[in-house]
Amino acid sequence: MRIDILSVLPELLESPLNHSIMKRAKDKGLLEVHTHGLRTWAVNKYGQVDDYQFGGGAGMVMMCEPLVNAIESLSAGTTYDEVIYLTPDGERLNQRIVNQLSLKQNLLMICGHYKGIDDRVREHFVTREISIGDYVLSGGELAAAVLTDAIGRLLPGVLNDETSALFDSFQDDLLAPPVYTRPADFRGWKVPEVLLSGDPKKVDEWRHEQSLSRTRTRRPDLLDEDA
Ligand code: 6GU
Repeated sequence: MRIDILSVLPELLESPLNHSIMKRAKDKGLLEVHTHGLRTWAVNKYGQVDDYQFGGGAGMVMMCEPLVNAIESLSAGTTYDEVIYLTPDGERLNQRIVNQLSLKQNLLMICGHYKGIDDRVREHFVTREISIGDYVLSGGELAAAVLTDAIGRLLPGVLNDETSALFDSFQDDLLAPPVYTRPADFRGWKVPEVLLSGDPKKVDEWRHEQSLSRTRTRRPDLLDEDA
């Protein structure tokens, strides 16, 4: 998969996408992430990419011209399956959307800043708008990093044990069960007996019950709606 990310602050994307599992995905050639500084397409030599909003009011708006030139120039080399605008008023991200996007070949992500981008870009170029939750970040970069990480780890071959993503919280609309490692007794706090039983069927049953009860108490909303 190839992901292009358009941003006024591409530096913000460096660290989160270059360690651990994302690094492994790139090293294995399973994921290519290209970040692009929007000022490359600035309207003047001062690097301008934003301007005051029509109608008045505080806050700048990202201009059409740099964004459209960037999108068109990147689209000349790559056919994007989706042009995603990261924005707090987008569709709220969940595992179902991540799964869907992980099946695509090429994604372009646009990170907003200030008051957001000129709405004409959304109307004419953006195919999908995504928010990572009901709170406001100072820009779309961290959201793009979150989305890229969530997608990247699902690509076949990225995780060591390929089945492990299947048991993530949310993959079946249930939270993950508790996990333990050695020692079996730490300060008298004991690991549940069943996990030491060596009976895989009992272990599976116990994990499923734990998943259900955790979901019921922590996230009952997951059980009664198809979010
Ligand atoms: Cl995608 N962008 C910004 N700026 N804030 C957010 C967000 C995105 N998702 C949640 N909050």
